[in-house]
Amino acid sequence: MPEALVVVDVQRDFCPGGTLAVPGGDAIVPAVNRLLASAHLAVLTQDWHPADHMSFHTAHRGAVPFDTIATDHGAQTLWPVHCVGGTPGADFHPLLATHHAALVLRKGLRRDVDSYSAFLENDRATTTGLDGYLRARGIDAVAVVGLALDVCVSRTALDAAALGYRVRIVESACRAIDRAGSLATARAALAAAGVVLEH
Ligand code: VGL
Ligand code: ZN
Repeated sequence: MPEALVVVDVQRDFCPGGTLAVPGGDAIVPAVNRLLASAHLAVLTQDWHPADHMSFHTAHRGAVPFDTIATDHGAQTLWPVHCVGGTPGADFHPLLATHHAALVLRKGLRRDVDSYSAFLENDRATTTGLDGYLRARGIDAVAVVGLALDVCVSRTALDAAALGYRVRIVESACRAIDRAGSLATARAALAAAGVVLEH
């Protein structure tokens, strides 16, 4: 039964005014804080990239944001420069109640691989260690919230389900980027994986 709360990427760059702003991204902070205050165990993730990260359009000559490129581990969307480790854009939203969290997990540090999921990098082979941490803490269920619902939140929830956790997403504590139908695609994949979508 013990459930962990995984709060994904509630950072300045994903909020209005940031470089990869998710519409309404800052509006989830009160709901996320309520969940944090009552969580059995809370983990915060932080997207945390080097300045020359391969997911940035600026790392590819002639590319523009939201282009897709092929890599040796599959297709990769190119994003505006965001969440460069150690810069203000990578900071948590200033009102996020970070003091409730036992663990802050940074992801996306390796230049040549992106990491949407809090569990597995986008090469689908490199673990972040979160599964081991949660198992060692006796966790068998996770609630996932944060930004963005159609990218890092959904990828984290899908990996958690594949790893055998019972998984729910609290949608009122999420917002999506939703480009080119990405939210509908994510919802279908989540439903197929047995992830519960709650309001
Ligand atoms: C995310 C795009 C690039 C996210 C992170 O947190 O959803 N999206 N990096
Ligand atoms: Zn990123």
